[in-house]
Amino acid sequence: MKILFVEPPKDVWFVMGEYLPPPYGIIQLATFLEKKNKQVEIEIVDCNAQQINWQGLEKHIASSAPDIVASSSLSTCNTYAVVRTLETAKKVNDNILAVTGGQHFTATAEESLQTYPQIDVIVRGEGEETLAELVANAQDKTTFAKIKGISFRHQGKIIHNPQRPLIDNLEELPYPGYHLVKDTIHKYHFAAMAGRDEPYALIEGSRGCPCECTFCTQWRHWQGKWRLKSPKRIADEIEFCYNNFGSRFIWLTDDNFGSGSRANDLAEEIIKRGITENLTWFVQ
Ligand code: B12
Ligand code: SF4
Repeated sequence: MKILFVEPPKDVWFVMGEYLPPPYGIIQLATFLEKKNKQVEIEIVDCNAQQINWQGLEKHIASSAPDIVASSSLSTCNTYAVVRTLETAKKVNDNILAVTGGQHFTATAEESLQTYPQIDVIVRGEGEETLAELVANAQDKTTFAKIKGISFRHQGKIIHNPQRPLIDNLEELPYPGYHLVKDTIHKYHFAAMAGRDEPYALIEGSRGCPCECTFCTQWRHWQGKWRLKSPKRIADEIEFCYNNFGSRFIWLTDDNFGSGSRANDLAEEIIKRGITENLTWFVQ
């Protein structure tokens, strides 16, 4: 069984100047799968970092010959790029299982499956455990009815299986899996934040948000729960990326970072590790 994760060719996002981000969502899914299922062969293709266009992607999928193609939109504006990726996979081989997920496709699972025949399965909400179960059962579609957290088509109908419970402890998740993009890791950068030459890595400090702003997808996507990694664990991940991948600009995704003593505690942990030299980090 082979799964190919695809970061599609995307239009340049001009809002914050020149940048090339690591496709963190699929990297984390891939590294979780790598640990969970030793039988599965995993590949990530990042079309933006590898400068692969749509024709190149088609060729790449053909030579890689995956059983599953998985792609993430990150946000709504990348919907068509994901759909085109899955369409390209189907063009190469109609038997490829075409999978997507993330905030946009979770919120729009019904209409997305109605509109885009290219999508076989949408993984709703938290992806790690659901994708692992889907991959383990991909060869037998009759098992899909039992996989919590997916939406798919069956005999012309769209089926939404029940929601999967969230992972209790985010610290059980693997450290950032940038080894899976080792050929492109040196290319990721965010010029406006840290300059063109500082290697850029994303790290996740929490999932969800305790606030419930009506316009925001964030709290709803994570089932209204707010789960945190400790400042110690976040600093361990920063140190891991600093030492193993040369990361010098860290984008911490942690949507309610400002509460309590979290910022102070993380700063202390970083100072303790002696990795302050040339390290820039930004919190969203
Ligand atoms: C980091 C980040 C960025 C970075 C992106 C870096 C990158 N890699 O591309 C930057 C700063 C560039 C950015 C830009 C934008 N962002 Co932004 N960003 C985030 C942020 C903070 C973290 C994303 C992340 O990596 N999370 C951690 C990973 C592990 O989670 P995940 O991607 O959701 O994936 C998990 C599941 O969703 C699921 N999953 C996701 N995809 C898939 C695919 C498959 C196949 C499967 C099985 C599962 C699965 O499994 C994963 C593991 O559980 C999120 C908010 C958040 N906390 O999630 C907003 C967020 C994604 N951004 C958002 C928006 C709106 C934008 C912009 C459009 C802002 C703007 N107005 O310009 C731009 C779009 C840029 C572009 N063209 O792509 C919205 C999207 C909402 C939506 N409607 O989809 C979010 C949710 C914030 C919010 N609540 O408003 N962003
Ligand atoms: S992430 Fe920000 S906008 Fe979204 S619910 Fe939390 S506080 Fe509100």
